[in-house]
Amino acid sequence: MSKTVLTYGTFDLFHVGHLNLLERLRELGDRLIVGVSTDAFNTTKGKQTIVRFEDRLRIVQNIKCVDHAFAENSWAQKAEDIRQFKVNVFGMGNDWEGQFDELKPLCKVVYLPRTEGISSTRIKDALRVLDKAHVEELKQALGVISTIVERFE
Ligand code: C2G
Repeated sequence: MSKTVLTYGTFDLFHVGHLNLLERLRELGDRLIVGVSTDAFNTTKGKQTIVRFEDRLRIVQNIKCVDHAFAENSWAQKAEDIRQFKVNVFGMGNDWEGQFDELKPLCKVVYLPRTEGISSTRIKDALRVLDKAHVEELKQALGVISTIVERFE
């Protein structure tokens, strides 16, 4: 009897924290299916993403331990998905601890430890810092160039 594991996520700027979770969830059964949050759903979550839904879905679909990826359009679809895909285990990272316990009558619900030190938000913040530093650097270079040009005028 094959055991199906289900999870959901935004998976923006896919990173090793996402991969660790998916691989550990896959170990709990024989197949792993993943609901990827659409851009519209992320708006309702108040989440700004860098990578558009179509690309996030394609990346998750092509992760070796993922058997099927589909669109997550709402908070409310989980119970229906569990029935439709005959899910045995629903799992999330433990930043969601207790948030989906209402699904316990439908299947086993597990929350696994998050991978510390990595998140899409941290990656975005790092990129933003680079962005700012880059602008400062460009300003300084421009200053030097202007000084040189003045000498030749
Ligand atoms: N995660 C993790 N370790 C990290 C970052 C994320 O284990 N360092 C886990 C999260 O706990 C989550 C999954 O990776 O289970 C996806 O994380 P997000 O893409 O941030 O998903 P989220 O926005 O939490 O959406 O209906 C559920 C929502 O769609 C979950």
